[in-house]
Amino acid sequence: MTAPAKPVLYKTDPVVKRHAGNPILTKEDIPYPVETVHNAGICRYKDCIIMLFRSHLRNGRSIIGIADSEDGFNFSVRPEPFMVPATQGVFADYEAFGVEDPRICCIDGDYLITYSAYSQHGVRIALAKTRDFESVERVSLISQSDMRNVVIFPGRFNGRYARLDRPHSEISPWSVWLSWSPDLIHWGESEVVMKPVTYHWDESKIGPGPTPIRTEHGWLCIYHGVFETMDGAVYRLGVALHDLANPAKIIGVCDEWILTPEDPWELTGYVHNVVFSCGAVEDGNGGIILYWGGADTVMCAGTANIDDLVTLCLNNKRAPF
Ligand code: BMA
Repeated sequence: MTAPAKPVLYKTDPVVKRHAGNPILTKEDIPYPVETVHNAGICRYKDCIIMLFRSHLRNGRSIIGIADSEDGFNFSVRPEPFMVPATQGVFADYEAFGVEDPRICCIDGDYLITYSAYSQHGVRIALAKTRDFESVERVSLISQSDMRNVVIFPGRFNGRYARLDRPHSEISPWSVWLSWSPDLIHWGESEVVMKPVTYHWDESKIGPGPTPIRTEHGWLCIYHGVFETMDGAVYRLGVALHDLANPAKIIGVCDEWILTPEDPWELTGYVHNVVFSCGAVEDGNGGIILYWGGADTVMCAGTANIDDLVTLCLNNKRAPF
């Protein structure tokens, strides 16, 4: 009788390589009083990399600061926050409890910023835009309560815009959806594209992370997945590949996480055991610089090869549902 074949498990290098200088930004770097620096939206702007980072004030509510970098790892923080809760108009009613977790998407020279607006009416998504990162214009509230983690694709699909949504819902539950829009304001024709998987590292919740990155094989979408333990939730990062022409179609979701809390500032902080990403940029050399908040307290960075991420989605898949 022949023995059943054993699965072969290869030990591989981590796909995301942490920057040796982590954490790259902490509250000590901020010239105004804040308790945290985390969950930053990132983009290239002219010759710089811009970071819009979230900070908790000492009243527990969040604002968004801004920092600039030439190399993507060393950032200088500007003296004033970039966005604080609006005090006038319709936005004042819906962001009084704070502005959180911005994502930046550049389309035709407009830098579109989607952020979570918290108020007594729940959490919903607001859209702001800038062309120069000096001033910012609030455009519209683009979801009802309860919605978080909205990222817009940097392109059009037959003239329409597309975004990934994450309704705050136990019913679906906590899944990634995709919606379409003719004008960035009105969104609809929503469909669920990916769900948490039972007894898997992302079984409790999943949510979109950075603005999708276009590759020749599809849109790379890094997402967060949550697993509940006896010691609370663990937030990790995973990766999925969406079809270039129709991003509602998923080509592959990597079965394994690509980043898990390991460094001391990811294991302990404002919320322990969290890596949470709202931003990544291409490095121009076949790689990305990925940014994540560690324990909702500090900003960290790492690098990954785009082909490695694509290969993981294609060759090591789990079902999207
Ligand atoms: C989510 C959001 C994120 C945060 C994460 C971990 O629900 O609030 O902003 O990073 O929890 O606390």
